[in-house]
Amino acid sequence: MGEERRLKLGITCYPTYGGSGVVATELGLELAQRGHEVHFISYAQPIRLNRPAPNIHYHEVEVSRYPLFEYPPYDLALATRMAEVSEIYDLDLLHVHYAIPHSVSALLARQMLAWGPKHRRLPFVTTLHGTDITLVGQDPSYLPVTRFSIEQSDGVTAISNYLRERTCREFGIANNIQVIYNFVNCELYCREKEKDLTHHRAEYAPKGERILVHVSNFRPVKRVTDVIEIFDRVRKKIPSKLLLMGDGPERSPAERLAVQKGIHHDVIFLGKQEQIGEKLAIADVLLLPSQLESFGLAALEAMASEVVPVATRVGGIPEVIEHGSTGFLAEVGDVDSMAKYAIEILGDEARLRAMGRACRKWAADHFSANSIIPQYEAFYRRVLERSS
Ligand code: GMT
Repeated sequence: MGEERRLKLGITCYPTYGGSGVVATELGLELAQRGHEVHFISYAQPIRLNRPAPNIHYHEVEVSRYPLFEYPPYDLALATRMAEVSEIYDLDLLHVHYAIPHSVSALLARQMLAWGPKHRRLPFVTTLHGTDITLVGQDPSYLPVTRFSIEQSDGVTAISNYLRERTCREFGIANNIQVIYNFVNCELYCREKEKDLTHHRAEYAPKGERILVHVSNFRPVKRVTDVIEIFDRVRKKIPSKLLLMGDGPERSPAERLAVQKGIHHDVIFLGKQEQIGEKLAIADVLLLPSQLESFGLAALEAMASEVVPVATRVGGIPEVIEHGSTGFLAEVGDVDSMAKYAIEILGDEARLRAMGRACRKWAADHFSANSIIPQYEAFYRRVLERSS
């Protein structure tokens, strides 16, 4: 870490299956590996906080239940724990992922500490991820408080230019927003070594079929039934299997559609997976037909693994995938075009492998942890300098 002082950072995120929690956890792990002290503060241990790591601490937020509370106030319990942990461990800064309600809790924690006996200043950084702005944040019952907590943040980052522009436009934000893209650890996400590849692929594709994958939290925005529609068209032309990782409300409609089409033997629902990288390592194509995606972390992790993404031309996806050279893009709901692209690339082994390698190079050149994490470190230092 050179001459720079080691930072003590608090990170709050949703600990469940979802991109913002994944980014926050991977960020914490990367920062800890670089020597910083990282304290996760949340109601449960984040799912990817599963590899042993020095410099990592986890503080659970207990939410007391009381018969009067129809809705136990998690945001208040979180604010209290944030202030407490920051004081005990002398944190330099809090970094919250997903504005609602984390940013509001951080704002309260900052005020509590400033008012306390030490009049301590605790800056906080908010990272906007997607539906906190594009969906949930638009709800009139959340919009004013979300806007307020973004404006009050000591630093704000967004994960794509698309999200930054949309936040400024729709929330009328005056606070400067810096774009820091999602990142991938290219050592963890890579294609399986040739000697093990055939053997591992045979577990899902025993007759040498092609392997398509989908990774998401199966929310309506992911359009999982489009994944089935696309696969149905591909399978008619090319022997293939579909692996779906994740779970959520759209899983059963997708399962029913696969049965209705009579393709369920080739559609494998793996549920929530801890080791997504292992499955991406043996796949050929990723299907991401989302209604909206501020970045598309799943596409990036696939690209690092030499898996070609076929996705929708929405939100921040065009900042991640270059149509025709590092994947394919089509309009939302255009399952025919997405199937056509998948068939085209899966039918040409040499082109598939060449595009897979181009995807990995693109991911490594633009979005590797080694280039993005220093951007966060520099951002924290600027915020600290401004707040001192
Ligand atoms: O859906 C969300 O907005 C929440 C978030 C999540 O926790 O799943 O996903 C978003 O954050 C990811 C990580 O920054 C992005 O890669 C996803 O594109 C983004 N999802 C959407 O915009 C739908």
